[in-house]
Amino acid sequence: MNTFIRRGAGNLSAIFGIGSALCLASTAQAAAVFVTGTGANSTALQTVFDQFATKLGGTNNGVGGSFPDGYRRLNWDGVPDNFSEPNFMPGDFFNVQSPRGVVFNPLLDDGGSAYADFRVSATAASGVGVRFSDLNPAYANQFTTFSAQRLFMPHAAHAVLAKFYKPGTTIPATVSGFGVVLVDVDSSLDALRSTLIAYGPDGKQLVALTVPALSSGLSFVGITFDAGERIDHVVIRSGTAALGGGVNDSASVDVVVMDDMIYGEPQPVGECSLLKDGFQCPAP
Ligand SMILES: [Ca+2]
Ligand SMILES: [Ca+2]
Repeated sequence: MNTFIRRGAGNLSAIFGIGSALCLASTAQAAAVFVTGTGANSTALQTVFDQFATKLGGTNNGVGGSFPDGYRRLNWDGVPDNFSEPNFMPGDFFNVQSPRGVVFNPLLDDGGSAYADFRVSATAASGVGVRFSDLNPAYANQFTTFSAQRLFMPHAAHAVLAKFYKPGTTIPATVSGFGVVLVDVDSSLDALRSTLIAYGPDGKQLVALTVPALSSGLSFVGITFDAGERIDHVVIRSGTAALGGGVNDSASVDVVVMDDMIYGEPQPVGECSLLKDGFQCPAP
């Protein structure tokens, strides 16, 4: 396993190497802390994932409610069969059916249909192919899991925008950090690379982080900050193509899927927040 934690500071606008990863940072207030790593399996990646969880506050707040600190986690494994392959999951599943304060929209639509829903892979018990092998038999061997058995990907797209809300409401919220596990990242170079980009409440990009590659393995990228910056939404670019029957890794294509996501407790923007240091209300 490779694990890196690095602080970015100042007005960065440069590409700099971090081990096997390349990080592109451009921000006016970047006091970003990056946590990245790779592992051949879930055991090998667990340490880096846990390091990031600790930075977010160390407590999983589960489903519903609102809390002054801690984090939320998605592993997709509890999504029921009627929202999993061959069915689709709505983008607001984790703010309506299982309220954890995040709503997804697909980006980088590959089919021109602009679907607004998502794929969650099937379990073995369902009789549908596991790890998206119902879409392409090669995927069963290509993809592994961080948390068995389900994986995540947009429908007919290869990037996703995640926007935060006070869990179970439509009140916009921000988070202190966001991390995601990606599966079978083959390249961290140039146009093939996968990325995690965080945006602030003013809509400006805070920082962008390239996902380290490990073919057939697991990669983790996490972004948080050491000076109180807040993330309004993130964009995850997972590979270069949507899943499909004829879509396979090649010199010009990297098929990547996602597993666990973890993010700081969403704190509402338009009302007083339950931040751990006390109530924080918006300026009048
Ligand atoms: Ca999972
Ligand atoms: Ca791949």
